[in-house]
Amino acid sequence: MRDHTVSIDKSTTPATITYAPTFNVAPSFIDRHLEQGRADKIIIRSATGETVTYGALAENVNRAGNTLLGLGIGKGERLLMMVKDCPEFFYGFWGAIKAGIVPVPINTLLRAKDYQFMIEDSGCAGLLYSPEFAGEVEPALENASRKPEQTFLTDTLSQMMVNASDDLEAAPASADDDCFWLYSSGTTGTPKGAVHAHRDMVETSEHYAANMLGLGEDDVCFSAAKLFFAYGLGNGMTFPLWLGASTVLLPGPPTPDSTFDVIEKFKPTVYFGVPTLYAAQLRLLEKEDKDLSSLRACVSAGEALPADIFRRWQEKTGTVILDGIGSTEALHIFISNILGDFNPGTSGRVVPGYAARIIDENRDECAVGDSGRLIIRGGSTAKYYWNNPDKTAETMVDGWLDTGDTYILDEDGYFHYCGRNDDMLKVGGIWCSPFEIEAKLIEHPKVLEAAVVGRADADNLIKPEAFVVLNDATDAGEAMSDELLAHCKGGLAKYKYPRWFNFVEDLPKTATGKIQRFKLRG
Ligand code: 3UK
Repeated sequence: MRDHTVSIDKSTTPATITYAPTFNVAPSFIDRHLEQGRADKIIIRSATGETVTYGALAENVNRAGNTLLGLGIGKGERLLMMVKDCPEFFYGFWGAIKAGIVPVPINTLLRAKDYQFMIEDSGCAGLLYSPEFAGEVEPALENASRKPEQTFLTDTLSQMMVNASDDLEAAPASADDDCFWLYSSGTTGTPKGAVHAHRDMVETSEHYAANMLGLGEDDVCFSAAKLFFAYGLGNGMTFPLWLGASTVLLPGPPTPDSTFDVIEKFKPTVYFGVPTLYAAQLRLLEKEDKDLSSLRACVSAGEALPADIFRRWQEKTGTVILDGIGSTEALHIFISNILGDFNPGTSGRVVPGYAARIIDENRDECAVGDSGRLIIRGGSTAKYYWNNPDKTAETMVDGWLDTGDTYILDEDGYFHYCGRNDDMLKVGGIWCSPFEIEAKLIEHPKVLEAAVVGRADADNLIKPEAFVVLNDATDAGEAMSDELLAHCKGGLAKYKYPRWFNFVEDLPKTATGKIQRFKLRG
């Protein structure tokens, strides 16, 4: 076996994946396509009109890797990436990996305070960002107690790449070595860096994309979820790359209009969305017809897809939406509906290659039909949380990953989602900590106390609802709600503001003073 190769034996289910003893994952996702004759095939089409071939991608990845090394970013050091969906995301990410540098794609919807934490926590040596995010990234850099030596815009990277060599030897690594991180939000609002190994993208691409979606060379993927999410990273980058397919990138925000424009213009075959967006797209489809005939499958993840949205979408478009549950720690989907076997309102069955158990407080397996904690294991799960041994020990036990979700397994093998076992919310498929919103509300001088819970909206999708105790109860009213709304929007990521405000006299609490959020949930 040559260095950096991986062999896939598809005669077994799941496929048996064997890694060479020296395995840096970049050559198998990037350079392999040149050997397989895809140099002139287009891998990336951007909604802006730009196209990139597999050949140009391989060359630019080498140039980017050499540029990063030339800047003095060392092997094993972190490169934070606040980058929109564009070709430079691919160059920075894969160039880093091939050079032995650890890329850390970051949620670009976050604010300066969040970025400051990640800069300090990661101890990154480099930070690459798109100019669109300068307003939040630059103040974070200014305030950070520990700063990366190299910070540069994507345009600057492109300029530097022109003079860099297009020849780069992959840095030696092994399949289980640290490769890239993704931050996942915690209950207390401090994100945790989930450290993924070289093998992890191979496992998700093979077990989920190839085997569950049947993704192949002729597919065109379009992910409304951005590349910085584990979900989008697979959908829009690693899956099409692994299978020699192509991807369409939308650099701007995914709205019903922008996503339908992309679908009509670029004719993707597989579309990846989140429930909140499907609901908004359906509202538009009720007024206007769109040509969605290119789609052979739609995928949903991030939060549970209500069965009603599945039915309305199928009625309108003739296409099913395959709901599946994944996580940043698992890297992608591990329980899923598939084209030949779906059950609306459930998360589907276990993806071959993963194991799932529903357990009680004693870690004993629950009976079929009983709810319990979902734990999973598989070849793509994160190795550990950076700098957080307590969270690692709590979440990753004997090779099993605790998802933090409550599930019921039915007698046909379908998994039914029953909610989180912490107070965390998923809003539009993105983590939202009630504590963080409460902390923001309490900063307001007129607020004494606040509690935030999830409440289902008209589409049966969860949004934050605030219960507020004011210093002076006579301030309550619409004007106060507006004032608090503006206050929240001033410092929190855009999706995190409360959609409803209730002014109350006090909050339900335990004897030890802990807010009983469950009593506030309708
Ligand atoms: C929730 C779901 C019900 C669940 C993700 C696909 O969402 C992803 O990763 P995150 O780390 O969040 C993980 C948590 O989100 N969840 C996700 N999907 C579903 N709940 N039904 C679903 N279909 O609480 C889970 O623990 O942001 C999704 C692929 C990769 C991902 N990272």
